[in-house]
Amino acid sequence: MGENPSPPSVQPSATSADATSHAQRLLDKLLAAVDIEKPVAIYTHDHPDPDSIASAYALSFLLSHKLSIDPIIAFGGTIGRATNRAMVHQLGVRLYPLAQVRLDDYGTHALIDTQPETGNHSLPNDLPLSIAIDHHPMRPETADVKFADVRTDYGATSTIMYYYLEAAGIDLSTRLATALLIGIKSDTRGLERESSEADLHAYLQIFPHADLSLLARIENPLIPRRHFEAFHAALERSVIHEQAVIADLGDADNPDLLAELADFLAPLEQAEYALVMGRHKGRLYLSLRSRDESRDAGALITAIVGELGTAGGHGRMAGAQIDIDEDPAPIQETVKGRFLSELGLDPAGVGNPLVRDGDE
Ligand SMILES: [Mn+2]
Repeated sequence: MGENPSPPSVQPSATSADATSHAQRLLDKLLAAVDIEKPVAIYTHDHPDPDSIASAYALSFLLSHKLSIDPIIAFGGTIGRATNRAMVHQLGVRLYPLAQVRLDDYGTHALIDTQPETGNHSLPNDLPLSIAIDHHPMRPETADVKFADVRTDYGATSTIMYYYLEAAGIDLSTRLATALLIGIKSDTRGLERESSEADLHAYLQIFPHADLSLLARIENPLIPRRHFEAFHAALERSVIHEQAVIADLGDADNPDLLAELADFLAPLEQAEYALVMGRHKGRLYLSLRSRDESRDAGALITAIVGELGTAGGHGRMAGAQIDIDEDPAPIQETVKGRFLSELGLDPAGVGNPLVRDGDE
């Protein structure tokens, strides 16, 4: 990997023919990267989303079937979003909190839907990685992974995993099919955004194997009252600056709430951009949504966060995290000012409240 990573593709372009030949060519190398003499650990990114949960589950399924091993799946952070919790519980995916995993006990460490040193997982930087499979932009450190498969022209890592399962001749179980369908749907917003022909083809192949009533229960979970309370408070503090809306969740129960609020704000009529900030366990989290097709949300949030923290994302959705030791207010002001500047607005602008008083 040189100095110039390929630009993030707003419209992933992988075809199902590419996907099939990639998987057939790489399957044996992927399996060869596993040390079957020792336990195997698969890691999602922190606060795992449906794509990372589904693709970790798929990798575990693939390795169990082909190598007769029983990998564990571990995650950092929390599983906060109601639909993600429902996914784990309803599908019975066993996920271990990273803090409970003794890394030394494992001979194979596999990262999925993320890469080394992205800042969105909690593994030590010196952990020797055997496998990394991802669809986010390639990181230079990923070159050191024994088996790295990073393909940015796919809408979901779940899609990449589907083609490995197909190449391995494995029949999808109902649960795995349901998981993969949710993984692809959520990363591509129902195949409407950032999806390639390879994603669509995988989706159509998986669909007949999935349990649609189970899928509906996962996608429409019950929401705890405290989420509404947190949203209420954040909406009252939200401000519109021309084509952008900025919200502050304050201290969030879990970082996934930011993504949920950002999704909720994204369709706001006059705002092409929604930026949500919130704090959780000594970190400031950012979640960005964009309807501006001319600008990559991942690149935008990277420009905003700069040296302060780590950032990443796709064309229309992106996130970032910044460690904070003291008063977070100045950092939040800096982030807000940079965001407004990037949009060509006054960095010190005060904007207008999103929610007007009843007597206005
Ligand atoms: Mn993903």
